[in-house]
Formats: sequence, C-alpha cells, structure tokens
Amino acid sequence: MKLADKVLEGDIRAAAKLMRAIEDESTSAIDELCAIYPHTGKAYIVGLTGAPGVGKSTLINNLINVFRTKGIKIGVVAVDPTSPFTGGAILGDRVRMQQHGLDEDVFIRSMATRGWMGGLAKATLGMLHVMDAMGKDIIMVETVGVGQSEVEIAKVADTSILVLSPASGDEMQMIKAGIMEIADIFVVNKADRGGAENIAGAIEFMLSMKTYLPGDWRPCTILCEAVYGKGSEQLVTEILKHKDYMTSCGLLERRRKERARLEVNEAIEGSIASFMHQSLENGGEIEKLVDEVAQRSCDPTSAALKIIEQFSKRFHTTQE
Ligand SMILES: Nc1nc2c(ncn2[C@@H]2O[C@H](COP(=O)(O)OP(=O)(O)O)[C@@H](O)[C@H]2O)c(=O)[nH]1
Ligand SMILES: [Mg+2]
Repeated sequence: MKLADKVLEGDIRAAAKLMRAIEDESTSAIDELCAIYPHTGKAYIVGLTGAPGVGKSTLINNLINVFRTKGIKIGVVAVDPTSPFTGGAILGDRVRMQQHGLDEDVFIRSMATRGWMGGLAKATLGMLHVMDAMGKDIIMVETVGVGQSEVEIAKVADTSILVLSPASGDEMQMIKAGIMEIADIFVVNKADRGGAENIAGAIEFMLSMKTYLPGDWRPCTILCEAVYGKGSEQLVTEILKHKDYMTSCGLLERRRKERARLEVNEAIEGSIASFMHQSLENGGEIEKLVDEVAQRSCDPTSAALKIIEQFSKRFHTTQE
C-alpha cells in the first residue's frame, strides 16, 4: 500500500515517514503529495509568528488544550526544532512517538530551518498537506518572523497571529519585516511582566491610524500569560471569530487561491530547473559554464542566461 493511502487512513507512522521524506526533499515525496492533494483543503491554517522566546510554543500548548475541549483536531508545524511541546500530543518523530497515553487527534512536527528561501515554504506547505489529509481541523504553524521566507509562510495562514512580549525589543524588526501588516490578531504575552500595557497601547495606536470600512476585520490585541494559561480562552474565541469572518466574506477562498498560486509557481520553477538540468547535463554544457564562472571568464547571471538560451534552442529543435 502506498504511503499516501495509509496517511489518508490516519496512519501516524506513515504520516511521520512522509514528512521525513518531504523534509529530505526526496523525489518519492512528490508523488505521494500528488496522491493526497485531492483530499486536502479542509484544514484551517493559523500562523503564530514572533521573535524567539516570546512564548509561541507555550501559547500553542495552551491553545491545543482549549481546542481539544471543543473536539477540534489539531496539527502543529513548528518551523523551529527547539520548540518545546508537552501534553498529550503525538510528536512526529520516532523517539517521542513511543510515549503512551497520547492524544491521536494532536499531531506535532518540528522542522529545522534552512538557508534556502524557497525550500522552507515548500516543505512547510508539504507538512500542512499531510496533516490536512490526516483530517486535522486546525493546523497551527509556529514561525520566527524575521526572515523573508518566514514572512512568506506567514502569508499562507488563514489567520495570522503576531506574538510580542515586553522587553523583547524586536518590535522594530517585525515592522520592518512587514509582519505587522499581515497580523489579524496581536498577542502581548508575558503580561505578568511590566510593560505589556505599553506595547498593547502602541499596537492599538498603530491600528487607530488605519481606516477600516464597515465589514473589514479590525485586529484586536490580547494580553496573555501563557505560562499560567491566562488569555488562551479569549485567544481561541478570537481565532474562531476570525475564522467565521474569513469564511463568510469569501476571503478564505481568495487566500486559498493565493496559496495554490504560490504552490504552482514553486512547482513551475522546480520543474523547469530540473528539466533544464537533465537536458543539458549530459552534454556537459552546464559544467563548462560553471568552470568559466569559477575562472571568472564569465559571471553567474550571464552563465545562467546562456544555459537558458541553449536549452530553448534544444527544446525548439526537438519540437520541430
Ligand atoms: N514570565 C513569563 N514567561 C513566559 C510566559 N510564556 C512563556 N514564558 C517563558 O518564556 C520562555 C520561552 O517560551 P517559548 O514558548 O519556548 O517561546 P518561543 O520561542 O516563542 O516558542 C520559556 O521559558 C517560557 O516558560 C509568560 O506568560 N510569562
Ligand atoms: Mg518555540
């Protein structure tokens, strides 16, 4: 039986195996993902973004508990391998899966961040599809919102939550990264510490400068104390409120189309690149140009243009 079929039956080990294949960028993962794709698109994606240490993972642990009391099945993709998760979750790696008494309706997978911009977004989307196919209702994605690829990931979420905390000093970085703009809900965590009200006030001030038309979603700011579980109920209520809003005004459909566009574009880029490499590699054309670049008799951009030119010539000859 194919891995995809097992995933669709809710086989946890198969899901963990497929996720590893996705992370390793193994070619078999592409076929399996194609097979599960028609069965995805049901899960709702919630992104939690914020600087390291603001309390995203702690918040997610709380949110899982609240969602579970409502019978909602949860998936979590943490784009940060150091994120600590507790409770009755099934962690998608071999070691922790051995634990007993686990909640089968919670599946958590951590992912190592890597240097390549496209790779991270692509792998994250792959993980989302697997959890979606497993029948998870809500999938939370934890990202550190500082790099460009993390902003890209944040854009795929149906509801985006920006988590800040007093004295983390990264507010400016968030504004620069454009994360403030895409947040649907603001959380000021560690409200047990001084200064939380100031940050909340600054966010509210920023929001008050914007014009909202009737029917627009106006983000709100929620104070949380994640270590004490405070604020989680309110946060869940707000997430579900935003989910209703997204669904009823047709924005959810638009967001999903954008996600599809991102994936098609990534697939085009990936396919063209591998097609070109396959067709030119045997003739040694790429290798020759790489040598020229290494010896500085050609620059990388000109080399790439020559490769594309050679490819299109060859492509046209085979078409005639
Ligand atoms: N004082 C205080 N500490 C918190 C709160 N929430 C989380 N922390 C602590 O902050 C640290 C980082 O939390 P973590 O959830 O791993 O942050 P992440 O990097 O954003 O995922 C941990 O030691 C938490 O116990 C809070 O509300 N108040
Ligand atoms: Mg974390």
